Amino acid sequence: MMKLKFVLPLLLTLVAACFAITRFTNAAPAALTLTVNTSLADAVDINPGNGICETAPGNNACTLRAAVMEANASPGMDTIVIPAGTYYLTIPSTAENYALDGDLDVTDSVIIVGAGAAETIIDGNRDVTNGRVFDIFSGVYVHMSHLTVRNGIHEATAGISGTSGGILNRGSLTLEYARLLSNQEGGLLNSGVAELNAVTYANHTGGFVALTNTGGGTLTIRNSTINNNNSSGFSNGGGVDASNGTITIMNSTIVNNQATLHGGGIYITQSVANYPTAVYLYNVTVMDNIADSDQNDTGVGGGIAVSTFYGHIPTVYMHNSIVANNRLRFFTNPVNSDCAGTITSGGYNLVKTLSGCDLTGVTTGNLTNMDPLLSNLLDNGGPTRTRLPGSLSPVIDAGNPAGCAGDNVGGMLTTDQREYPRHVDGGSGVARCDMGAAEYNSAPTEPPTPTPSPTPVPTLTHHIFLPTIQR
Ligand SMILES: [Ca+2]
Ligand SMILES: [Ca+2]
Ligand SMILES: [Ca+2]
Ligand SMILES: [Ca+2]
Repeated sequence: MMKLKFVLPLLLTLVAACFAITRFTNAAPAALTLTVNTSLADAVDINPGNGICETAPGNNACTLRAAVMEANASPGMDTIVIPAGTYYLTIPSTAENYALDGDLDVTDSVIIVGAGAAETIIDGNRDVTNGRVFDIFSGVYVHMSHLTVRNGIHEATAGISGTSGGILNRGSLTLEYARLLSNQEGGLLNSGVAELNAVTYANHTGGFVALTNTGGGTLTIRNSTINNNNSSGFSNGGGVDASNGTITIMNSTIVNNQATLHGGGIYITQSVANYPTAVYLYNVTVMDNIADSDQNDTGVGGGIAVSTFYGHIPTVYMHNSIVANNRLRFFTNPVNSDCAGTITSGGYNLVKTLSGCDLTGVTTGNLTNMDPLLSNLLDNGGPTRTRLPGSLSPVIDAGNPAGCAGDNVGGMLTTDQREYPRHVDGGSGVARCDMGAAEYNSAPTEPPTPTPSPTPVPTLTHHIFLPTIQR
C-alpha cells in the first residue's frame, strides 16, 4: 500500500518533469535521481557535484540537505525523491546561500517529490535552526509535490520585502498535493511565478502569516484551502496578501483566518507604481475570516479588503464566489464585514453583507443578505478539505448559467476543488454549476487509466495540472 501510494505521485511528477525539461533546457545533461535514505541526521554533502549524495566518503547516507546540495552542484534538472518520514533541519542558520545551514537553498532547477502530503514531512525545526525551510533562487524552476513543509521561520533576505518561514520563491515554483503548515511569519512568499494546486496552507502564526504575492510576482492558486492562519502584531492579510503582482484563485476555500489589521481573508493593495496589483477570483469561498482580530478598532474587510492607501487602485474581479460570515473583531463590538473597498463583480456571487463594500460591474445573479448554508470545513472528498453546500443552500445551481469560468477568455472549470465534476444538476433540473469552491451533488469520476508513455500535449507551459480547465 505504501509502495503504491509512493509510486503514483512519483510517476505523475516525472511525467510533469518531462515537459518541464523540454521547456527549460535544450540539451539536458544526464539528470540524477537522488533518493534521500536517512531522516536521522541533517548533514551536508561531502563532495557536491560528484554525482553522489552522501555525507562522508562511501557512507551512502543521503540526507535531504545533501541531496539538495548535490542537485544544485550537478548540472541539469535532477530529481530528489523523499520517502515517507519526518525530516528535521537541525543546522542553525547563518543566512548563507549554499544550503550549508539553515534553509535549503535551491540554486538549480529540480524536481522534489515526497510520498504523500501527509507522509513526507520536512520540518524547519525553527527553535533550533532559526531558519526558513526552502529558498528558491531566481531563474530556477522547482516542481515540488506530495509533501509537507512546516515549522520554519522567516529569515531576512536582501531585496525581499515580505516574509515567509516556509518557502521563499524568486524563481518558478509548481507546488502540488502538498501542505504548508505552522510556519512562523507565513508559509509562502512569491515574487516569481508560482502555481499551487491541491495545497493546504494552514496554522501559520506570527506577523504577516498570509500566503503572499509581491514584487511583481504571478501566483495561481487552484483547488486549495487556506485556513486557520492567525496574524499577530500589526499585520494586514490573514489568508492571502496580494501586493504588487497578479493572483488568480480558482476553486479554493479561504476560511477562519485572522488579520490584526485589514483583510481577514484576503488583503489587496498596490504600494509601488511599477508592479500593478490584480486579483481574480473564480469559484472561491471566503468565509468566517476576521479583520481587526486584536480588537483595537483598526481594521476593515473581514473577508476581503481592497486598499487604495498608497494611491494605486488594484484590479479585483470576482465571479461565482461566496463571501459570507466574515467579521471585524470577535468579543468587543463584533461587526459583520464581508468586504471593504471596490470589487468588480462578474456576476453570480453571494456576498452576505455588502456594508462597507462597493460591488461594481455585472451584478446579474448576485445574492446578498443570505447565508450560503455550507458545511464546516471537512473532508468532503478530494485532496483538500472543503465546505460543501447543504441541500437547502442558495448557492446550488446558482453559478453563471453560461458556465463556471476559470479565466476571462472563455476557459471553463470542469471540476470543483475536490476534482469532482462541475456543472452538476443540484436539483434545479439544469446541469448548472454552483457558486463557491465545492459542487453539490457531484461525485468522483473514474480515474483515467495511466498510459505508460504519454503523448506530449502541444501548447503546454512548464507545468502540468490535472485538466480542470478546458477551452
Ligand atoms: Ca556529492
Ligand atoms: Ca542539478
Ligand atoms: Ca541556507
Ligand atoms: Ca450545480
